Amino acid sequence: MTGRLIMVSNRIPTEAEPSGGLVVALHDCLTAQGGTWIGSSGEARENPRDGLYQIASGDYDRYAFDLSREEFDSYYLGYANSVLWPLFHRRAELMEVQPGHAAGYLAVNARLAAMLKGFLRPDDVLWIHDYHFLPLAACLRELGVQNRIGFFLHIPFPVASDVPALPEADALTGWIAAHDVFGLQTQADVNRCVILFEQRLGAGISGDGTIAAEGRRFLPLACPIGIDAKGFRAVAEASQAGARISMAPDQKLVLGVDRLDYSKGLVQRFEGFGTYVKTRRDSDPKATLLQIAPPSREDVEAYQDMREALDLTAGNINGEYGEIDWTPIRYIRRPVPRDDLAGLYRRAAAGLVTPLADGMNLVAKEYVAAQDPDDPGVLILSHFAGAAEQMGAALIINPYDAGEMAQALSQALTMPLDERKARHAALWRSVVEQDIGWWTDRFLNALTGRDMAQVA
Ligand code: GDG
Repeated sequence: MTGRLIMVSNRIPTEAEPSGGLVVALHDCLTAQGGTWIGSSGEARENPRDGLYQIASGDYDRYAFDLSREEFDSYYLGYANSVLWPLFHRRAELMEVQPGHAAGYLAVNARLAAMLKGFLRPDDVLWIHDYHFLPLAACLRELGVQNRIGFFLHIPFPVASDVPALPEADALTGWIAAHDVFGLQTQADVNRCVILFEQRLGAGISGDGTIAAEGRRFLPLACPIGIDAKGFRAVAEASQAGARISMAPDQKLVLGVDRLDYSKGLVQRFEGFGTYVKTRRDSDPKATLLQIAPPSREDVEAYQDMREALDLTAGNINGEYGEIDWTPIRYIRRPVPRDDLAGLYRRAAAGLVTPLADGMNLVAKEYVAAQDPDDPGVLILSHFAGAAEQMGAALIINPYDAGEMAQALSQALTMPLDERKARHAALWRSVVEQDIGWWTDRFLNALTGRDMAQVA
């Protein structure tokens, strides 16, 4: 790659050594090859500064831009998180379409495009992340920018029949086709993208995997994101957190870890676990579900509603089945430090990952990486997590079926050691081979290694 790599994501990390899956991945990628990271300063500012400003530099440069209160409300809380997020997670009924929010979203993207145009050199390569910036490339093309532009969608691609619920549905194909590479988590996402172009524009996929549409040609690419598997395994081995859990020796720990989000299927998970507790046979061990769920997006109404539903469900199950020396569900609604989390994963006999829709789900991969290969726990994984495409050796379940979840818990908690080891070995292979370095290489090779920007 001759030019600079310019990364754009919603929020720019301000720490010298940021933590958290994706942020670490992008940090490592930029540290290795240099470049620039651009993102918003995160919160609404009373006196937003004009333009991009440099916030730190080391192995690579970081530039931030501020959002006004109105921009934060319309672009971030409004359109991105109350329209695109629910729609793309197949929850159109949770959309809040409000006047001015789409315009605010488009205006932030247009403003960022104008700032980037002044910043870009002709051979720079731009890599844009996620649903906050779907129209950014189209705005840049309108300004005459011809650089190579890639995009990675971290969340699921919507089902074509849901797309008309988006008031801006007619613009979506133009936003997507403005990129050279449009990265998606799974082959199923790519298939949904292809169907959208076929249905709306009659545009088919060519032999080389590209789609010609809207006067351009772009590559929809399945590029499943991974984790730093070896690094996470080492953190889990060193963590003391598992030893801090007090439980009777004959009881098993089941772990859930999720941002508090309606897409993660937490109410259904509690109900499935409740069914296990209720229908457990004598041969099934007694178990406790430890659910860690740090709050997110608390300003959005749908999140407040699901938090209440979850409190109610956990309270009901604990009240109904709890005993004086045993609580079925332990629920921590605060973030837990990352090395503690790794130790808890390792201590848990089963990892319960049951989203109703999820782009990938890194928790599934972290759970596998954290296990002791000589005595591993069992991953129970929703069919609707993108991770299920690579992780078929997990117990794959339907998260809407509490009986099936209870059955999988019984199978996991009584599984013979040989079967646990065989399943874990297969899962570990996929997690360590398709790790975070593999992901960045795969995406950047596609973006820089092919000549696809020519007009169709
Ligand atoms: C989006 C997509 C896609 C959670 N609680 C704590 C904590 N976490 C960490 C986990 C994991 C991360 O947060 C969550 O990652 P996920 O992938 O599960 O989910 P999203 O946040 O929804 O991410 C998703 C991802 O982007 C990447 O492309 O996989 O589908 O929705 O790393 O460990 N970390 C700490 N304390 C907690 O309490 N330290």
